[in-house]
Amino acid sequence: MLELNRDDFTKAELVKVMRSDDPELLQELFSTARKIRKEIQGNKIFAYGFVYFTTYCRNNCNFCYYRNSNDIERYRKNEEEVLATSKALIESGVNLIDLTMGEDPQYHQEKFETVANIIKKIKGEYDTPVMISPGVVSNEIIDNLADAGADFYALYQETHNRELFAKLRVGQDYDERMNAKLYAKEKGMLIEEGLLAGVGENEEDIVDSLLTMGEIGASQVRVMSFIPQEGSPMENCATPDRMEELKIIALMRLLYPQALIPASLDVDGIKGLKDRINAGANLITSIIPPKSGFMGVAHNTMDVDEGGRTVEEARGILDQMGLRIATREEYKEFIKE
Ligand code: SAM
Ligand code: MD0
Ligand code: SF4
Repeated sequence: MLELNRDDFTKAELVKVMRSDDPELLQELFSTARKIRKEIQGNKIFAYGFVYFTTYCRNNCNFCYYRNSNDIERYRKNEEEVLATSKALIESGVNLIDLTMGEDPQYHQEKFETVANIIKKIKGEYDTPVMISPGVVSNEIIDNLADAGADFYALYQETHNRELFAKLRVGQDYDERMNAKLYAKEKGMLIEEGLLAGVGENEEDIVDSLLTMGEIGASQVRVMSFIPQEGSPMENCATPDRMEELKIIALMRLLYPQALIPASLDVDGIKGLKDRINAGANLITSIIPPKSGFMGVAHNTMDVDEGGRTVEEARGILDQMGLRIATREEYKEFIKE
């Protein structure tokens, strides 16, 4: 059996874990990950509100429902609607608002002025941390978003294998995407890096991603299992076995004890929460108010209007696991450290 020594993992050991289906090893992996999370933050779990405010996008990522060529209904919410939904999420107990968008040409044209105003209001009036997930934007826009008070810049490479990247994010530049993230960090924002599981990667690719996440200094690191999207080129590709995602979550926890690691409700809805928390995740993302007209990404409507993706619902599940949702103040303390 493999010894899980979190201090000196070699690349070969990480690959072995990714390849293993030894139940004893996997049990040790998950229990070690939980132990580390407990050492760092006791029984607290963080929660993020998800506000996908424009689903227009100029890009054509092969895995994404919202890719430009997909003939779907789209929406662009105004400032008032975004603020009302953010307020409702904050009142329900989320610790941060994740303002997410497709690469909407209209916002690029107005240099993200509306987005900067929204950030200022959420920070100023609601006193709540903000993550911005705008895709690739210019350094000038990153400056404006940082000045407006955004705490986090989320931008997922999906893979750190350049050939695979080119197949997934068709027509996009690997370095441009990476550099935007590094620039945001230089400007004082925290950054989130992420990968997709089940898109043609092998175990070495995953380990390269895991190590790169540390090298670039990401404070939040994520993995999501690919969900096939109607009308997209990858519509008929299978969704991967969830054990891959769970192992990656656990390895991220072992490698980066302090990291924020999401259990995203976007992949399997609320029923997927427990396994991801048990794998070492310390944060619930993709909380969306019911009947607000806002969508998810990987599963755009799953559990949303039914009220499944709420703090209240998550609280019930955490309660049974001896865990609780952190307060906003506790979250602010955590990201200050
Ligand atoms: N448009 C911005 C961008 O691409 O960076 C921000 C939002 S984007 C919709 C957020 C992330 O959702 C993607 O980076 C990808 O990791 C994830 N995602 C998109 N489609 C997915 C799918 N079909 N299955 C799983 N995750 C997906
Ligand atoms: C999530 N649906 O957290 C969101 C989204 C973008 N920063 C995050 C992929 O799962
Ligand atoms: Fe656009 Fe983001 Fe979807 Fe790519 S992943 S098509 S950039 S919304």
